Formats: sequence, C-alpha cells, structure tokens
Amino acid sequence: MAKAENSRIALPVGTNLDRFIMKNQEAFAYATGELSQLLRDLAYAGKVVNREINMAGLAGITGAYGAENVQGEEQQNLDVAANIRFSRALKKGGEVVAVISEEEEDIIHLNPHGKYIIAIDPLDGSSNIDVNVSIGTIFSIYRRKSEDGTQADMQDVLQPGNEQVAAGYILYGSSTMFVFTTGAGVNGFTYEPSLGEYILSHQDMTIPANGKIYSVNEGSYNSFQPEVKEYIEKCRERGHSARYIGSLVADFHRNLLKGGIYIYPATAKAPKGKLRLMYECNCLAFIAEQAGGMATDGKNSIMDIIPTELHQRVPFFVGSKEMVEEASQL
Ligand code: AHM
Ligand code: MG
Repeated sequence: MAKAENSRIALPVGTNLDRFIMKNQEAFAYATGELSQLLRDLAYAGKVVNREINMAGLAGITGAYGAENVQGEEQQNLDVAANIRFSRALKKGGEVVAVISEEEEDIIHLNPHGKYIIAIDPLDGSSNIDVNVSIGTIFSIYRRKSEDGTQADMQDVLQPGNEQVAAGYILYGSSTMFVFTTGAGVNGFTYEPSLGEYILSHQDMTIPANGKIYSVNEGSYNSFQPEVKEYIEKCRERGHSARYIGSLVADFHRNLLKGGIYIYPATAKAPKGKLRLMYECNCLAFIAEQAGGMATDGKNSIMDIIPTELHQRVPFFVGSKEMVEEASQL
C-alpha cells in the first residue's frame, strides 16, 4: 500500500470537489494547502480539456498532429493540446517543482520552491479521439526528495509508486468524471457542465473482490506468454465477458465499478508491455489498491518497482484482487 497521509472524512454525495478537498485538507498530515491547490489545478485543467474534447469534431482539432512523441507514437492534436493545458495549469499554480509527461522527452522544470512532482499522461487512449470513444487523463503526485530551491533531479522523478501521495484520473466518457485518492480511499466526482462543477457521485469506491470481465487485446493472443494464455483460457471456460475498449481509463473504470481484470502483457510487438510505469500504471495501481483491488506486472506489485527510466514500460495486470492474484500466480 502507498502511504496514507490523511484520514478519511465522509462527506455526502452531492458535495462539490472544492468543498471535499477543503474539508479533507483539515485531516492531512502535512496540511499546508498546496496539495489541495494542486488537485484543484488538475481538476480545472481537466474542465478545459473536457470542453475541447466535446467540441473536437466541430473545431477541427481531431486527427494527427503530424509529429511523434518520445515513444515513437503519432501524436494527435488533442494530445498536444491537453499536454499544454495541464502544463500551464501546473506552472501557474506554483506547487510543482517538475512534471514528467508521456508527451515530453525530458523533465519539465517548474518552480524550484515547489514541493511536488507530477507524472502525467495528459490524454490517454488517443487513438479513440476521432471516433468519439472515451479517453482519459492519468496523473500521479509525489513529494520532492531534493532540497527546496533547487531543480528537481532524477531521484525526484523516478520514485516508486508506493511513494505517491495522491493519484487520479479524469475520464472523458458519457459523463466526465474526476476520480482520485490521497491514500485514504477513492472518491469519484461527476462533472456537471451547467454548473461547471465536479460533484461527489461515487463515494468511497471499492472494487468487487472478484468479477466476470476480462479486458485484454486478444488480437495479440498468439504472442502472449503461456501463463497469460492459461489465464485467458480460464476466463473463457468460466464464461466471463471479454470487454476491451482500448482506452485504459475507460476499461479500468468499468472494471472498478463492476469487477474485472485488465491485462496488457508482454507481446511480440511490445516485449516489455506497452503501458508506461510512471504515467499510467502506478496511478491506476494506487487507485486499485485503495479501492481494495490489486496491480502487478504479472508477478510482483507494480508499486514496488523501482523505476530506472522516465518512459519505462511494464506488463500490467490490474483490477479485482482475486483475479489479479490468480493471474499473477500462474
Ligand atoms: P496511448 O498512451 O498511446 O494512448 O496508449 C495507451 C493505450 C491504452 O489506453 C490502451 O489500453 C492501450 O493503449 C491499447 O493498446 P492496444 O491498441 O495495443 O490494445
Ligand atoms: Mg497513455
């Protein structure tokens, strides 16, 4: 489990995000208000990105940007726009010393007096943008290790997942949701566009210990390792439903609510897995564990992995505890 820095304050459904954050700030071990402000900055940038996604088809901002990101993947216009929105919000806020982003090759240095490090995938699942399928933003927050007043260094940005102080995602789906944890459970807020507010709709979320959904790109089945094939066979024998959107946040969110497992194993095309430890896996592992679920690389806990590079990839197994446990023991 990652570090719990606050105790839980139960607030009723209908509470808006700002009030929820403010009330919970009182219970933080390090209550200076900066982490609260940071969460609000991220939530705000999410509103701006949400507006752009909603209008993308009209505003002519779908499609490819014409460049590749550091992973050699084609960037979409909205990938680039979202990266700019989040970077700007974090720069203005002043709480952050450095950001690492799936869309940027190197560390982005911000306020040398900032206490926090952000790892972010500004817009995940971008191949789904043009076809109106759910996409998401994924972020992790760490406390800096280096001295105040200096630039962040590699030990700041390459912290294992169990050092996260908060993590969350924004799901741009049939409704937009902000789901986050500060180490004291998981809460989900639904965006109410006419009010411009995120409202607490999913209180203290827990993932069922077992489920009937498995989410994996079975098109790559032939190149999966024998133990992954064996687990998928078991799912098929049990008559589980195969559900795979190809948009991690959406697949994860569905399984969080209904119970299930998401797997992105090593494949011939992606021998170390496709998903990125720092921008995608650690965050969702923290949320899964806080909701009573589990996340591994097929053997060991995701959050115990000591990262060695910014854009490191790992195989990813996440979701209902009993399912991930079984899949990781084969
Ligand atoms: P991206 O960060 O380039 O958008 O890629 C990550 C996405 C995940 O959202 C999704 O689960 C996965 O890639 C789908 O990959 P594939 O099409 O290989 O199944
Ligand atoms: Mg991504």
